Amino acid sequence: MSQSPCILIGCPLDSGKRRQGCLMGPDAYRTAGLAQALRDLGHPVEDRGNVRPAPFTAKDHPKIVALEETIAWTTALADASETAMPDGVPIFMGGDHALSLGTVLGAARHAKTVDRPLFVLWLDAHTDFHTPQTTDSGNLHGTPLGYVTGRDGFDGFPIVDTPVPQENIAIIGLRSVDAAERAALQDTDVTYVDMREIDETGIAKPLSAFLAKVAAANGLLHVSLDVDFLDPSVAPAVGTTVPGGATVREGHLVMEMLHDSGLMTSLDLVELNPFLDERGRTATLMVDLTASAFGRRVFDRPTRAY
Ligand code: 6HN
Ligand code: MN
Ligand code: MN
Ligand code: MN
Repeated sequence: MSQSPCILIGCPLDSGKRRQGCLMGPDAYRTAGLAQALRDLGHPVEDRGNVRPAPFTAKDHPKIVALEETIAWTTALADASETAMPDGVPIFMGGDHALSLGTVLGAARHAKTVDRPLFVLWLDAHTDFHTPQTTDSGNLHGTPLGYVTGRDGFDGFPIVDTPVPQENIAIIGLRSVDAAERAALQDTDVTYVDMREIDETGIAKPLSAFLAKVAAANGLLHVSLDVDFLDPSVAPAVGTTVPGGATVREGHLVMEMLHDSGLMTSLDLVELNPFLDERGRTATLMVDLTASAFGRRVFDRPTRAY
């Protein structure tokens, strides 16, 4: 069986929060051997280099960090995402999570073109469901799910003509949710799975249920993997560490199940801050997780009668 082409797209966006360093992410993924890992699995790989933001003029805002820059990135990344999707599975090498304002918008535009519904799997300690009005931190990396679901308050951003329906979104890995996000989210049809639920039921159950929904609707599936989904003891290179996260095996299981489902049509790798890494271990883990999502496995699954 021929393997789907992987399109690597560097997104050195660092404007979604104050702490700098995510701009080095794309080169860390390249250095950690992402392209070769995917080629070893039989996938054709094309590295399209790095996206640049559209031209912008920065202004000072009392609350929001780097608003104009993030709008400029959203414009450029939505175009890059929409353009890449017909050619293969784009892998957006971040960059902080504000890049998903653009990549999901582009995926939604592409989904509309091919007349299929878009689903989004958000693997994150956080819900990222704020709007520029509700955020306390002023950091726009906490807003992409608010934006793509069509919440109000994103003045100046590209219009979201086809918002992602709430029932098409699952957030898995939660353990740090702001009060305003919790209040807003509880009124929605978004599926949210916190770490307690993962502890009690295992991560496979809610994921299988979500993937079954995507398959039944013949949907496209955008996956957004935030480094802080993982426990900081195994993935320290992120500015927003929260203890009690997913284990290495939970991460791989999610990615292996995504591969087996054959459903994933685009992937964000976000929030890697190489400045905070320890001898490249977080970048390497993210590359290994991506490899699992594209077919790496120890053995084919044996059929066993226990
Ligand atoms: N991320 N809810 C916090 C805020 O500042 O709005 C944290 C956001 C984290 C963002 O996970 O990409
Ligand atoms: Mn995030
Ligand atoms: Mn996060
Ligand atoms: Mn494959």
